[in-house]
Amino acid sequence: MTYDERLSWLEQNHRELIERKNVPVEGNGIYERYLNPVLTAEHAPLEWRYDLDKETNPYLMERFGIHAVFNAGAIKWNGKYVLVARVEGADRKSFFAVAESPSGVDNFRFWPRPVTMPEYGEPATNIYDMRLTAHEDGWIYGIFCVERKDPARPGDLSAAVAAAGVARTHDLVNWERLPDIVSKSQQRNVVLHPEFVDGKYALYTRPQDGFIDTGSGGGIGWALVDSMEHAVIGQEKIINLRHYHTIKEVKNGEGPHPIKTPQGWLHLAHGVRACASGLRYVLYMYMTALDDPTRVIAEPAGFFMAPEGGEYIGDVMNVLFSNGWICDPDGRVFIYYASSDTRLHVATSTVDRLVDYCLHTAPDGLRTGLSVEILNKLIDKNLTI
Ligand code: M1P
Repeated sequence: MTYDERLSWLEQNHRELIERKNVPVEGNGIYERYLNPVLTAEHAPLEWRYDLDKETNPYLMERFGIHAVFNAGAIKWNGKYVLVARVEGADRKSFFAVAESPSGVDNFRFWPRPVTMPEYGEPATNIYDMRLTAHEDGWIYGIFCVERKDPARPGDLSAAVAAAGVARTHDLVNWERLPDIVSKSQQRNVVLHPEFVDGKYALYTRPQDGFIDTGSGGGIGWALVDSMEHAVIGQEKIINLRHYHTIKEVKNGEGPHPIKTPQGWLHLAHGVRACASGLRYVLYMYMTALDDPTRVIAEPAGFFMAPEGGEYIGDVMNVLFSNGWICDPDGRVFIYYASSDTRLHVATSTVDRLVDYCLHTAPDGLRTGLSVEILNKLIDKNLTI
């Protein structure tokens, strides 16, 4: 192919990918997955990946490899479905980039430039997994993981330290970086609750003993802080516990901030268990009380979503992860979830259906005998119909 032929081939493929219509696939009644991923590495604009100057790039080869697009924060913004995605280069560094769609299920296009996130303190080696919260104080906050090499272990080239970075914006283009959240333990998966609680900012936390290992961290925590400009986590209360032989026995983490419903706060989270093939990440849901967001009022047993088909395969196999969903005023919910740290998908449901799922699916009895009891009750009921 000549340079010009190759360029038009690239442009046509990119256009077709972005304009491809997405369709729902009938499922379990709780949600519908969509057929195609909504964002992939191939969605990255050609201007990011290629030097388009014939003189300096006569072979029209990639000059900046984009490896994966996944774990996106989500928000409805100026009538558009907007994602702040984790984009990972071939160099393994992640950065944030905004993509928008008119429908929420297809036609996602990246804005022309990635987010230039100001640094705070020691420049980060890597940043990822932004949770977006349009807070009642009027700002849109992004809280994300900031990863730096562990200075205490200079000889160990895989030793890292995770902290929660904070930035706020009014337009998703200009970000004001605030100090990283101060915490006695490492923190990843920190999420800002959208409302003040007792006049304070409320954070979902995930205390962890090490960079990967949550150890005695116990589960998803909750902390109140006076200010987001100097957030200091003091008292941390574990509100969603881990349990032996469940989908979250190794660790768990809050997904996006919860959705307020008349029946309570609706939460989406990820749970991790260990198996012979490594760690398995699935999504689960729980609800907390409106008058006390730390009190769990419902939690269906097991996973809400687990990898299926091609979702099992990717850079980090057997992983579903979500840090973004959008609830429309009509109650439709768009759940953006990534598979195997490689690509981003959407599933849709409604607030009514998700609340029904949470309130009418039996909780985990934590042992086989109780699971069989629950199953027999359902069969007995069906036999009377
Ligand atoms: O590789 C799976 C996920 O691992 C981490 O999540 P957690 O802190 O809960 O273990 C994050 O690196 C996340 O981005 C990644 O998807």
